[in-house]
Amino acid sequence: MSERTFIAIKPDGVKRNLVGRIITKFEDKGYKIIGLKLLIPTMEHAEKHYFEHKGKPFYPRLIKYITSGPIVAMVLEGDNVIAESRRLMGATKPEEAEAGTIRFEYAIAKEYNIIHGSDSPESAEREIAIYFKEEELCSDWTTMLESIMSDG
Ligand code: IDP
Ligand code: MG
Repeated sequence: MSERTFIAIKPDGVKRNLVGRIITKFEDKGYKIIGLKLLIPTMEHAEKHYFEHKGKPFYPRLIKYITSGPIVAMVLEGDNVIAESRRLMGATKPEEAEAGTIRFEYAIAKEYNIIHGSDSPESAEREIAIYFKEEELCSDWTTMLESIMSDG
């Protein structure tokens, strides 16, 4: 079933010039990009985004980290994109991430793990609304993969 998810390349990913390489992985897999922008998250973005972690010991550092520079915010659309993009990202702790995943390849610590992806349809909807207005999303186009699939 086609779903939408919110992905963000975090400030460490942007500062390490990994934007192109990370976006390529999602494009190669065939997901459709329907929202894309660079922004420095405000405190309001950060607190809304990570409200579930409020009160945890790492929360203040997490807020400082996510507001420390630009992120690349993206909305992707595709079948099972929520779970599959989490798989492509790899586990939160880079040492537990499977070989070939984004976090295995690039992340060095669980605090600075390069990328965020929604973990459920509910969080996807909530997170997309934090960073994008509906009119900023552009899903009215056809990817090559979609045209190939509709041929058969
Ligand atoms: P996720 O990003 O894989 O969904 P979450 O558990 O939702 O992982 O944590 C959100 C973010 O908070 C992580 O990506 C990481 O940046 C940070 N974080 C999570 N656990 C820890 C921790 O134990 N210490 C420091 N930072 C953490
Ligand atoms: Mg999470």
